[in-house]
Amino acid sequence: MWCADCESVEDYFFDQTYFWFFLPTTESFGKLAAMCGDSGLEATQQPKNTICVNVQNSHIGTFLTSLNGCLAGPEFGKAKVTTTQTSAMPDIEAMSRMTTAEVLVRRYQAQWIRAAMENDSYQSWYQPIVHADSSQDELRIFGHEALFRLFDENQQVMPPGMVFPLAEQSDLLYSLDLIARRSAVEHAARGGLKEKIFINFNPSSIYDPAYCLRSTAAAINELGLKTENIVFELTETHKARDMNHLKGILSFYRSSGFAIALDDIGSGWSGLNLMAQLRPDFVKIDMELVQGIDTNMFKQNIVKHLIQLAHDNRIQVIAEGIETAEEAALLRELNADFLQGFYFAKPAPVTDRLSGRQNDEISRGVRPLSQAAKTMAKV
Ligand SMILES: [Ca+2]
Repeated sequence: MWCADCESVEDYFFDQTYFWFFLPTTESFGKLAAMCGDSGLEATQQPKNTICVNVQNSHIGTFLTSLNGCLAGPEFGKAKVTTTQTSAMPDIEAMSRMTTAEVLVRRYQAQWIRAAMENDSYQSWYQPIVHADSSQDELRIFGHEALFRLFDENQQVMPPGMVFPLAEQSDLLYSLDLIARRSAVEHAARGGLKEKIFINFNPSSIYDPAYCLRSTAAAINELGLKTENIVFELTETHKARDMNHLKGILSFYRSSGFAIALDDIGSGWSGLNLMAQLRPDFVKIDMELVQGIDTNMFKQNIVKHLIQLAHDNRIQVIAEGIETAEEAALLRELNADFLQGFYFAKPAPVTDRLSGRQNDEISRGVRPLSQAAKTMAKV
């Protein structure tokens, strides 16, 4: 078994692409047919509100923009579409790639994400997390949060705040999250990082923890990192609707010997509920609460109680997003255990500290995703 969603990124666009639309209503069928007529596109009507449109590669961008304008909100999300390279009816393989018009358009917009993933145009950068009780002159590093960076064709870093939302809208989140987790592990090994490594993951990118997370766990072992040094950081937990799913993921990590952190605690009241139910090893206080805390009594009160509540439950607290000496001093006063932020260090790539031979071993340990999927199928 291998998980098609994590490990394959299908191609929908060819030199000549035949788009097969399955429209939800006769009305939407009429709109799309009229749009094709107006644009002079070769379109053929098929039974049951189905239409096949042939578009040359150079016109796909314009076509999808028109499509975006032609189908209104719910229709856009409900119209089904797949593509083929010839005018022959879609076969089983093409039908298995069926998606919605909305996802297809987002996927086109997200082609640069796909290109970067396929060309290995990415890195993990690391931001140190320091012991709160170490002095500014002699900071002791507790761990590093791995932050994923994708590069465009000019080797410029893509805005991180844009990459994951666009990946989610274009149905690439499963693949991207998997690559980001593997990259976090790989670059930590290459940089010879000895402290804890905090790896972000979005629970909605996991269908089946035992399967979807196994390749990350395997990579950690293959690269010789210590399981007790790995902390998985749950992000976007406010979106988590299914508590059993979340608990399943956590129990997989725990049974494999990893620690758990809850990210962005305090960004919504749901965080407290999650803290009680999931009993993580660490919580990270949302940077919204940290920024300007030294001059805001309301924030101080919330954070003070959050830290107290965490400590009562034997959970350690990391305050992130610290930018000034005053914020750092106040969080030390409130008994945060660890601190992170630009005030201490910005995220940065790790330089390879290993010998050529050790690096070669790591390269052999990190199998390409396609091979990882096939190898795992035999396990
Ligand atoms: Ca994080």
